[in-house]
Amino acid sequence: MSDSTKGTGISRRGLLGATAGGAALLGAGAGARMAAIGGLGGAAVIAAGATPALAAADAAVAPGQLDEYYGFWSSGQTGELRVLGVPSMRELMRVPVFNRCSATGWGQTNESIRIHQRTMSEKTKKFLAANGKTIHDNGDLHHVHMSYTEGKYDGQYLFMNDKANTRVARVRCDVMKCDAILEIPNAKGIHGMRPQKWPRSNYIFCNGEDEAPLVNDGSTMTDVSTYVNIFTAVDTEKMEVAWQVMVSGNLDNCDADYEGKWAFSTSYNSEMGMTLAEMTESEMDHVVVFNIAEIEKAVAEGRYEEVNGCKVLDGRKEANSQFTRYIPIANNPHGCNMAPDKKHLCIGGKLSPTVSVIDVTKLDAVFAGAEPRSAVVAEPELGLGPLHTAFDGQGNAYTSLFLDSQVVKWNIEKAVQAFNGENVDPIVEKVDVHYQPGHIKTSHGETLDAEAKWMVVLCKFSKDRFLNVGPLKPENDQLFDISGDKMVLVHDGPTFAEPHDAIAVHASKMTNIRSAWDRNDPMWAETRAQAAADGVDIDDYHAEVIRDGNKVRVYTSSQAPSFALEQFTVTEGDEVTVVVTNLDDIDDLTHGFTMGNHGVAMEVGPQQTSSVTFVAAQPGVYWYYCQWFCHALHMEMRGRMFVEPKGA
Ligand code: CUK
Ligand code: CUA
Ligand code: CA
Repeated sequence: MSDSTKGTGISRRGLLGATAGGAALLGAGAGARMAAIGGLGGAAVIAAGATPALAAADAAVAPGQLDEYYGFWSSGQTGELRVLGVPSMRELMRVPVFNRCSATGWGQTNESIRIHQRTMSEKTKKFLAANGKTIHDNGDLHHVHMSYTEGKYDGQYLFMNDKANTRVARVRCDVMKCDAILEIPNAKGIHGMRPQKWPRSNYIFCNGEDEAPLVNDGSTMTDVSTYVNIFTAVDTEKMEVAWQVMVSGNLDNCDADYEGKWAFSTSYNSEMGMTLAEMTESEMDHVVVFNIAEIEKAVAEGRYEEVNGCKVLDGRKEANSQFTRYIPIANNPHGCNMAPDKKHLCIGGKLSPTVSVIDVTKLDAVFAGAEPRSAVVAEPELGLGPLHTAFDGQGNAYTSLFLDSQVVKWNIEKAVQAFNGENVDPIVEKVDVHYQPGHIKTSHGETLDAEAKWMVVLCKFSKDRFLNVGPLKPENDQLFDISGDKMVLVHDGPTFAEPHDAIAVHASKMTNIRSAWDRNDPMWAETRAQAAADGVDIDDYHAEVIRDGNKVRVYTSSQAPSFALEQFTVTEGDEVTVVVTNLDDIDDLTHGFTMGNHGVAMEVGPQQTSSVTFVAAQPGVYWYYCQWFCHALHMEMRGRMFVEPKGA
């Protein structure tokens, strides 16, 4: 494309702009709106807006210097959690969650599989037992959020969703490992997901995006009148479903307030349409408001139906319950972001150029019978394709404009004044981003610690921003310094598919993080119990082989540069479980265990116990080795497994 622009004076970013399509978007009618969607990547039109002021040195973090913030990034269809340093944007770690990880063995080690099976639905467990299949090892991790105590990050847990397989997961902040994955029954396609913010994160709220029959067993298929969408509250301690609410329309993004009274979800398919044309047909969709106290009361009083082991309440419009209210919002809204002023909820218009601002202090009146739209106190027109909004704790909001490839900074109070007819312009500044931004996040912006410091813009397209790496391009996470009058672009950060969301947490909040495991960590409690039953002390130097029919349990400690056990013998067809305990407790001294030609590898961190089970199917000599570089004699850290032919 760059060739065709030579000498035309058309900017590179203009070619990707959808301004032409976007203009059509302002016109009424579903046809025009869909033309707008199709317009992405279309006509060559220069988007309006200032090129960002270029980098001050603010983001520079010198080699050897530490970042001020931990950035926790989702990874979309990659299924993992990523840890970046902010402001350097250096990738520090990848934490496998819904994905299978070759380096750490996640999804293969017994410890990770147990975590999964403990919390999956009975139905899935039965299905797996019947089919002998493994767990799903893909995920679509859109949103990551930290646990809150009184509206602020508390450094305990990170929660994340899997849209692909209707799951949520919890990651422990002390060791940065997943310790629970819950497959949510009844719902389909968990998308929006937020922890409760006040008084603490007792729940995570989870939106089921896809419509399906409530008992989805094949007894009804195409009859859409039997379809529902489900809003789920998950108990964050037990990682079990606390309750579920059936709603009218589907559910996209969600958030919670700062008083513990409400949760909110956007719906782009109030039409309950099954095709794009049907889903964009109405003039208005809605935001669902959930009344937590009313729902908890009904649950306590037993006013629910139990479906697949979950307490399900009916919050659909026709049920006229006190569980929900539906606030009409222009067709196909998307983002749902609660401002740290504790008052204003911002709903991204997506197909409408507006953000709808809901004053949550007016919701008691709405539940008492006031007109639902009476809670809308502002609706500034900001630009094309508003998706998500972030905050700086100083009364400003920042909204991503997907179609315009811009971020718009605007003042909430001025937007309210303009809505009341005053002659003020809420827009403070617009800045170009590269390109097509989804989520934008400010440091601590989703907490009562919100500050005007850093803003990350997660751009879906990088196009010509980096060296060409083939048809599949990285995305581009841009970092802005928002501490001054102007938003200043300080960094481009290419990322692999597809971070939807990110949060930045000041390093001082991460008080629990460890450098070595606690030997008594619950992660391997079951492995420890089995070792005790086998008479093996896994806390001391050990090399033991236990035979139990055709099951063989191999226990070895590891200390750089050797495994205590340098060879062992099994019989063809044996089910072999290898348990490795790393007795080194030196900072950064991780070992690994890879069994050659068996598709087996796992991480064994300082003081960690890891185990993996496989079948020794082929007679012969196999080398196992440590794949984590640990010592000058790391290559020599290996041993042999002899698989004797059956009946020999
Ligand atoms: S959604 Cu991805 S850009 Cu899944 Cu948070 Cu809006
Ligand atoms: Cu142990 Cu490499
Ligand atoms: Ca719609």
